[in-house]
Amino acid sequence: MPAESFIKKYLRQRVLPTIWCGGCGLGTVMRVIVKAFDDLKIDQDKLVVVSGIGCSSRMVGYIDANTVHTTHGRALPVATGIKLGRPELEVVVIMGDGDGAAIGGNHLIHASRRNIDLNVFLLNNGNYGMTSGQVSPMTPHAHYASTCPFGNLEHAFHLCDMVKSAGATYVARTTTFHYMQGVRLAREALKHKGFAFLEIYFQCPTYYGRFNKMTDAPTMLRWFKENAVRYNPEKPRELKKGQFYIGKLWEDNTKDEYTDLYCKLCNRAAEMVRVAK
Ligand SMILES: Cc1ncc(C[n+]2csc(CCOP(=O)(O)OP(=O)(O)O)c2C)c(N)n1
Ligand code: SF4
Ligand SMILES: [Mg+2]
Repeated sequence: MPAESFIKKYLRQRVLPTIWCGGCGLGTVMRVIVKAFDDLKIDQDKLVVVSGIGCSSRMVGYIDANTVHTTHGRALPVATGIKLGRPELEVVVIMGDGDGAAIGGNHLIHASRRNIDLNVFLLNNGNYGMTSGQVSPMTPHAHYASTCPFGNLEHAFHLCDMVKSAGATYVARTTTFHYMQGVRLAREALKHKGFAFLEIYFQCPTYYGRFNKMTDAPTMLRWFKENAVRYNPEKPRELKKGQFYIGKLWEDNTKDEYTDLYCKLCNRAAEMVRVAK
């Protein structure tokens, strides 16, 4: 299908253009996600996309599927309820780094632990873009934000390591510079049965970039290109300061998925009630 048609198919044309700033990476991310939907021929009537609040989360307004724009940090509890009620649906969660790692951080840990079959795209711009560039748990140490003009004293989470240790069974990372890889990883995440987590670094030139001497999108994309290291589990490399791994970081197909366990439990309970009558 030519690019035009998959974009027309999966986006609500009537609400375009987006609210995003010129040079923002969210347009690229949205294209990655809908390209993966199209490659897998995902039926829009069986697709649910849930988000919290933020520039990233605004994406559910543009994707033409069953979409739920919840409150800040609460996409995962809503998505969990939808998946448990209608396990046959494809449930995708889009969240920002503030949404997923700060206010919604606890939900992220516990959804990972359950290994529920949700596909989480965590869009990481290293700050709170929507509310004008405050520090987030993903702002790197000593980098700048509107709320830390002297440099961030805290250290950022290693979010991929965190969800892996909490129990997620598919974990990957990419950036807006690595478009083709992003589509491949998004497809893998969507196909994975269990809690799939794809972190996508994207550029926010308006705030994070401006505070950190990278005022335009090409400079930020070059920064991703120069610091990304492709992960090869057979040859792990020592990372230098500022470098990060991209690619599939973890997959485990041996752990029971939560919705399956829940359905089996419901069937057992219904059978016990039937026998008791
Ligand atoms: C309960 C609650 N607290 C705070 C806010 C204000 N708020 C809206 S978006 C946002 C942060 C968004 O940051 P992030 O999730 O990283 O998304 P981005 O805009 O960077 O894509 C905050 C703090 C809110 N809407 N609701
Ligand atoms: S504030 Fe940043 S994340 Fe939000 S739309 Fe603008 S560039 Fe994108
Ligand atoms: Mg953010």
